[in-house]
Amino acid sequence: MAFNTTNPLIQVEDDRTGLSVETLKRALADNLFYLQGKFPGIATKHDCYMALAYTIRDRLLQRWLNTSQTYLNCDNRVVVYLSAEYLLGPHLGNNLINLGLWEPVKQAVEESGLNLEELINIEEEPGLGNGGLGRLAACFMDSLATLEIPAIGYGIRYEFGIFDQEIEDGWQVEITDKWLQLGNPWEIARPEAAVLVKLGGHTESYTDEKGDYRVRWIPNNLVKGIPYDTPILGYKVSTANNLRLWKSEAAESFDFQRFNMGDYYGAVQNKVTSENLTKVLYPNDEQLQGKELRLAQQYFFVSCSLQDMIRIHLADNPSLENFHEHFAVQLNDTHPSIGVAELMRLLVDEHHYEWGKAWNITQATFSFTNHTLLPEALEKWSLPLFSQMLPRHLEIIYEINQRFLDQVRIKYPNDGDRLAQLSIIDEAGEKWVRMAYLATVGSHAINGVAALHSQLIKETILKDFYELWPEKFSNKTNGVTPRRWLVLSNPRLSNLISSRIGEGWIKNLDELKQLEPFADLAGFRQDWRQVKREVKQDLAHYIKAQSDLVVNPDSLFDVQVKRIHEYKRQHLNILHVIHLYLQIKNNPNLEISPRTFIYGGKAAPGYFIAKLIIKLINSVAEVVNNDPAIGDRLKVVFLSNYNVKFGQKVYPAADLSEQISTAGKEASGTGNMKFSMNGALTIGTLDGANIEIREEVGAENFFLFGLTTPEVEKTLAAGYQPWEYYNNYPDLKAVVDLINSGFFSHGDTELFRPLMDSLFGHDPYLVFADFQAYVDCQHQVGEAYKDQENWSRMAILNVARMGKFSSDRTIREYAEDIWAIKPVVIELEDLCPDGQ
Ligand code: F58
Repeated sequence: MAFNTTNPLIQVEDDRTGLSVETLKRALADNLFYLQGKFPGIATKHDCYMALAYTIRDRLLQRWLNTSQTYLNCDNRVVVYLSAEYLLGPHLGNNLINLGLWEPVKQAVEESGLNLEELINIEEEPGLGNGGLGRLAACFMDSLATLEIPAIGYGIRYEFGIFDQEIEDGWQVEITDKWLQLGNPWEIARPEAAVLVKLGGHTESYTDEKGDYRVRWIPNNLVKGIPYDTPILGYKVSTANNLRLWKSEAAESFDFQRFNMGDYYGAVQNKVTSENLTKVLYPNDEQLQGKELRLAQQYFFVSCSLQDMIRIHLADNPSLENFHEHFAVQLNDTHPSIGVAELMRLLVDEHHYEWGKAWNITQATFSFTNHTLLPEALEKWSLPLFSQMLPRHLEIIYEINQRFLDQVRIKYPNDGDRLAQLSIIDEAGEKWVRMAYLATVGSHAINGVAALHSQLIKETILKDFYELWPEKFSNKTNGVTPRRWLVLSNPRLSNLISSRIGEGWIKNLDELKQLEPFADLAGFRQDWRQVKREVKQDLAHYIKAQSDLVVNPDSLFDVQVKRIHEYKRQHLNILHVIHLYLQIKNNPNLEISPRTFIYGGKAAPGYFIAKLIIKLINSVAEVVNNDPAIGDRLKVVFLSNYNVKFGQKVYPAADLSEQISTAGKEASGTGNMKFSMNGALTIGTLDGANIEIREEVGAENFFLFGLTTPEVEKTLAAGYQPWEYYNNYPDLKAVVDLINSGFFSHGDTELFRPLMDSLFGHDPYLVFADFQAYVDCQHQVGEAYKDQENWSRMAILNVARMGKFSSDRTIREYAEDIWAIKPVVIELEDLCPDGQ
């Protein structure tokens, strides 16, 4: 790629906000020279990307500064989203869309001899999250800004985000993610706003000058939190909210203290420990209980954030009495729930509020979202670990618990069991702090993320709390941002839609409804298929480049992309592939809709069975793809390193979306929405948001199969017998026998034994129980695909009925029901003319 400047003289760009193509070109050249220190001739593509990113950053700075200035100057309520994860995806393309600058920038880039798509592709994505939960936080930040709601996102600036996945010999290999290696043009460090966080040590009581009893915390370590700010733009509005991520550093003064006492190694050790705090994101699904560093990470970012909020609040308010009127803090799962105890500590110990008053402020401030019912994912910390790291917080939690249980005792006298069930401290055996309980007691609102999930919360994990406070519980079905997941990732489809119904849908997704009548127009369906064909062709090129496999864009693209987990049942999917393979082998002339099975997803590094599922998929792929008897009819591909960037390529190209979790296990799912929004049809169980998607698109436009949640519970309670299914369903038996024979493992009959043992021995996810229903339903899918006219009709109706699943709708519901917050319009012109 050459940089096309005929005039090598670099001109001074004094207007860094200009939007004309000429100005943009000049800015690009200037940034390349002044910021990257390169001439066009020696610049790498990455240099050009950086120059472009800075050019765009310059053009959003005014929005960013004006937004924070406006929030400071008027007394609006501000939403604070506390999340240990933000899976943002690359910024450049998204910022161009939201600024409405795609076209002029594309032209400027091209006239400079560069290619915009190529530059956008170079960006390393900030993988600061594991999956759905982190991505939801990113969609919410987009919607908050688009809806012009004052908001701050607080989180952790992990130096190493989610690992990169490579596939070697069919197995997953983890590679360290080094997203910061070449610099991050989107963040600005604010060392002047650093805060100190205490860790460890002990507490002491004392009497203050007024004679009041007080507690002070004497830590044995002090860590400095440095904020790094990233602007989050709204779509075609002037709002740019702030995402503030904390990086840990050693607090120098503390080192010196030790150093002066002669404990040089102790001081260095402290420095290492402090800097390690924000080094790495923990991959999910691991046993996190014992991970001391993870608790330290959680406390660190929460304490930094609350201290920051208090500083912001006190800049304009005489006291913290109205703190909760200023900030509505949403806890994204239990990871930040130590915030309840921390805010109490700050109010009681540091700002000397009386307990009752502090508690009212705390409860009015926090609200809590639960994202899982899986028992292994419910956070709890062992008491010894907790008291060692956060001795004062444990005392505070004891006090919160005691006062809470006193209330319970009054309401339910003589009900010891209930007290034990509700206690924040689990004392049944080894003692634990139950973080979901702390979050529930400390919040005024608790929600699940889809209707079924919110209902199950009330019936299971928080049942006793629901009986106490039914009014605190509600549902907020998840959503996804149509800006990233349709406009940016699928410009062809977006343009087709806009050509018929205008662009209003981008901000008001309900307007997609206007597409419904077009489903009956043959010409539109034709255009629709044309778009899909082109997008599938793009993905086919990508597959060829990544895995050297040629796939047919006219085949049915059957896609499952998500974290690999037994409850998500990627193994059920591959069993179906083997079934189809056997069908063709047994009947070589079988006419089926040709299919390309596409998989993507990471397994937690310590999750052996999940890794074995990846190996099985790749092993099946190797056999099926190379069997001449199969030809073009089946192809199987596992694409490595599934992330936001890859998601943007794959959702638009899918014909069929696999949402096949065991009913009751997937809290909501959000990939299901992204697929459907891009015109894929869903094959799915009655789980999470699938249920609501089906309700919206119509049962006739959705492929439903499988046990329902009550049936799952019944089957398990009755003592599930996988062998019975194996013996009674010949298709299942044939598939399982083929795996066990070593057919996919070069004769090795042991390789997949652990997976088979778990399916036969202990499988709470009921794979065999749902197998036949799944295969039958897949047969219907294959038949339906043969009628392309009707398939397009169903696909169009899916898209037309996706309005509900915009994260704008979700955020509006949070804003009205939980946060009581109103939008604030940001003016671009008349801000701070005198530099105030
Ligand atoms: C996901 N949770 C749910 N957790 O599984 C999914 O159904 C839902 O749509 C999504 O949240 C958004 O509500 C999830 O992604 C994690 O990744 C945790 C990260 C920290 C460790 C434990 C898992």
